[in-house]
Amino acid sequence: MSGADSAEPAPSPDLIERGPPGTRFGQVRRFAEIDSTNRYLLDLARRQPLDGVVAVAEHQTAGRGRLGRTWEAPPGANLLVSVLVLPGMAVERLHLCTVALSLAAVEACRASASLEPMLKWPNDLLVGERKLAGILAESVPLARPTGPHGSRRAVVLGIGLNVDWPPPDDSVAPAGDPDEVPTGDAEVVPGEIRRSATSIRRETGSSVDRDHLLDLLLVGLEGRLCQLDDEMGATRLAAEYRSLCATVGQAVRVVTAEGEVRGEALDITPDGRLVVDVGVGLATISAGDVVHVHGEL
Ligand code: BT5
Repeated sequence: MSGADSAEPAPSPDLIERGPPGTRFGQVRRFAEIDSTNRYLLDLARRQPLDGVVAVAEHQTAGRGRLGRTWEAPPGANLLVSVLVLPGMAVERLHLCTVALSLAAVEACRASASLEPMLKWPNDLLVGERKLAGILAESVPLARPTGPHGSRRAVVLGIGLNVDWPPPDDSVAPAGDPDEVPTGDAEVVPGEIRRSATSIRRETGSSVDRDHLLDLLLVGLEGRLCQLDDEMGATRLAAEYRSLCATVGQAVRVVTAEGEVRGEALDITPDGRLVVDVGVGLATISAGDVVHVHGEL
């Protein structure tokens, strides 16, 4: 979990609404266009760490993935949202916030589209091997411990959940130059996304209302974050994550800051870390990029 700096001035929301009743999400700040909802809330967290502010955008001009990667989505197609929370748990356990959002996102897809995504550790929702959503968790230290349980860091949890884009294969322009202007109604989708990504529309043949999806997501996330307040709840959360985690049981290659680990993914620890059997012992990994190898390591 990182927290990149930015000197950009804070843009003003186009609209501020109340979040779903009974949740901490009192303010949903809506933007027609912004560079990145994560970047916006990280800046807010440095100035004014308010638990439960939500930023949602129709379009991001510099949507962020992890490790400097980009998140793609054309205007008005997908759910692009971040929340600012002040969780009370120890810094080493902050990864559980990603677990909470992952589970809330799976449930929102189930309830809105009868879709059953699986989870790829640490931050993806998959349908089959295709990425339906990605989560980016970033955090900044707080000057003074604050929040109901004395948070030490403000956490920004962002998710890009593909609703309408990428479209079904039959409406995609033929392979070739990804920047090629399509003829007729065919949509241009970069080659990498065409191969590796999916959307609710692509999987189910129909769209869902993005505002309804957002409400479901926020209500679910509230419940999941509350679970993190006690030890038993957190343990149950990690167990649920494990049961939906497509990575467990697979041969994996994990690229971490310390190097590459290869082996069989055995388990998810109660604090959300990945346990890999590397042959000569077990490696417990907090952060990394996983490739499901499907065969020889
Ligand atoms: C992620 O990073 O999956 C985290 C994505 C988080 C995006 C949200 S949108 C709201 C909030 N504001 C932000 O600025 N970000 C968050 P990572 O695991 O690094 O995956 C990034 C990679 O996924 C890219 O390099 C592409 O290969 C691929 N990718 C990009 N856009 C995609 C999409 N729409 N669907 C599926 N894959 C995509």
